[in-house]
Amino acid sequence: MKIFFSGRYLGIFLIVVLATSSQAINASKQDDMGGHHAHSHGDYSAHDGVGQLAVSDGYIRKMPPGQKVTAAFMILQNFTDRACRVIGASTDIADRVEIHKHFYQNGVMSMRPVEGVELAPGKKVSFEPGGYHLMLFGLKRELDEDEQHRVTLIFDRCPELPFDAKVRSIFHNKHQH
Ligand SMILES: [Cu+2]
Repeated sequence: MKIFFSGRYLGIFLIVVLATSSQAINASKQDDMGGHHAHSHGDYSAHDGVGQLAVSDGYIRKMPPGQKVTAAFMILQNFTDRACRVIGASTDIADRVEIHKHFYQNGVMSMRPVEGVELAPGKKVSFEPGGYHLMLFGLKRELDEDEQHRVTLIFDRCPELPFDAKVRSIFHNKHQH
């Protein structure tokens, strides 16, 4: 999957990220409960009755130095016979993860938190730029390109699902000359 970010888009993205992160700081003052989800499974799928949930193409966007907020993307597939709802995620490299959705308002790309994303039986849902994504707040370290970091998805009716996401530079395509 190749995604090209124009300079204008990137500018908007950064403004949105900054605006969102200051809101998040305010919000985090109210929810300090932040449960730690340290459950670990061995692979990227969680067995659940007849089938399983699967994650593929997971990646985390590398942001410019000093940036404490970034986004993670992946493709989720539900091979079980029941609906599951992604209701959260956690990772050791960030203080907090929210599920977000991008949308256009007055021609400007913006984003907002969503409570969950429904994954119907047999269906596939892509978390991708311009749509759903995981927003990582309070990055604890600088992320280097090609590193892998474990992210764990939390569902309402299905087991936790950990996967490894690779760090990818958003400038990657501009370097291909
Ligand atoms: Cu977001």
